[in-house]
Amino acid sequence: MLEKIVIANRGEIALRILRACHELGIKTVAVHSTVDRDLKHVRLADETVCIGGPPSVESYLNIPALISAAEVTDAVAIHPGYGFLSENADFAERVEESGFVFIGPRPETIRLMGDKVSAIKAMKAAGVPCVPGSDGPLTEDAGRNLKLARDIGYPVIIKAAGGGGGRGMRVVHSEASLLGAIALTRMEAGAAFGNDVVYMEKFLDHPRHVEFQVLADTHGNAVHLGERDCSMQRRHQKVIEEAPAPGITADQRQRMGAVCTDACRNIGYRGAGTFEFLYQDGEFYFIEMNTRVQVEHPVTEMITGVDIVREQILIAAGEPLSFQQQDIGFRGHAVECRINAEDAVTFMPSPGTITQFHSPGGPGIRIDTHIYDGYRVPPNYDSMVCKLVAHGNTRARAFARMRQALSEIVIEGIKTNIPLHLELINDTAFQAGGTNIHYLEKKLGI
Ligand code: MV4
Repeated sequence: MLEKIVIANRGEIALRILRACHELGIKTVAVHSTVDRDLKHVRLADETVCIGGPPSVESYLNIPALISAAEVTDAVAIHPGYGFLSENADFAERVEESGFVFIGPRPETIRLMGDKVSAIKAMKAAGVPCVPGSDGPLTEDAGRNLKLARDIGYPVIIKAAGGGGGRGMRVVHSEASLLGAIALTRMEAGAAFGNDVVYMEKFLDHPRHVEFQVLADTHGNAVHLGERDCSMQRRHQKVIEEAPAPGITADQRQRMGAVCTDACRNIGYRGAGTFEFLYQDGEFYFIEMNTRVQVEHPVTEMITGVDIVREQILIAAGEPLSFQQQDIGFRGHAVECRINAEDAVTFMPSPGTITQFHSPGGPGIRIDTHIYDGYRVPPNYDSMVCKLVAHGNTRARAFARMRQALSEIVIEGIKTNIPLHLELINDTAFQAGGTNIHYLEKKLGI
């Protein structure tokens, strides 16, 4: 087993990783910036290393400092969590070249999925259904691009191969604006990602965001843990996620889950991963693959009983998965509210000291958070302070438990988006299930 792991992250996910390590009897090294000395996981870690100043580039994105931290503590592996360096192929490569285990996919896989054109190409070849589109990069041939868009049918969307997560895309509604939109997206992509490759897809105008969780070991075994619906979002920031996705049948789950696990075996995937689909009018269309543990992984854990972070560690240690697909069951429904330190109306970040924190509880409630009374939320990082998760035998019961938990939780001293969550959990269209990716922004009047 891996004896000591460096947790190359902060906040709730660092604490989540620490708990999984200690449960497995693995020692932990917490690395932190100068403003993060008081993080809960730093207090609980076996060893700590200050890796740099408050800006992420000086600390959590500082590759030499992270490698040094692993070296001086005699650690054997590095868990990147989510965000920061978690999907940086160069980091994964440097970790492995330095003789440490990277807890995640092989660097080549991260690179393959980081380029959306190569990701789609690999997935299409592996039998995953994709959005009708250019099947590769757009060329400079105007006539060819016009014909392509006409064949696909307007509206189309131009996306940057180096983008993803909502960065570097432009919708085109008619032929008159196509060539200008391609040129502009290409230019912006070159400046933003250092890669001006762009591609074209049919634009789906009312999709839901449905993603499948997979686990694949280094012995050729792959299982799926079902899907999550992450459609409740604003400006590409997920606000509420749930599992399973409303209206997806056991049959669809089995079929799409098998598509994903077949693809994992086909490309030699390793670790935890997520296949992102747009789901519209009963059809799934692959758009991207995430090669990290995701923020919303707890809803999947709640309905399957599988500890995804533990499995990531065991896979990295070279263990074969201890269960097969037929051992995975789906029980009830889970919903997660991302609680952010921000104004509930303006969405402006609201860092500061938490003067009082009271945790909700009761059956089916899980709270993943690093905050405590007196904790100061620094202004330098993501504003998420807490993930509140509710499980129940039915979706309605999970919602009822979430409603109660949201009314019990107390976070004083900073502003939070708890009022928004209360409004959403009481929203009749959301309660009915199946609202699409535009629902929240429309409701908020954006
Ligand atoms: C799309 C799309 C509609 N049609 N692709 C945005 C994030 C990136 N992961 C892909 N995105 C989209 N791609 C086609 N062909 C709409 C979006 C999209 C979106 C997707 C998932 C979750 C939220 C979203 C919000 C706006 C647009």
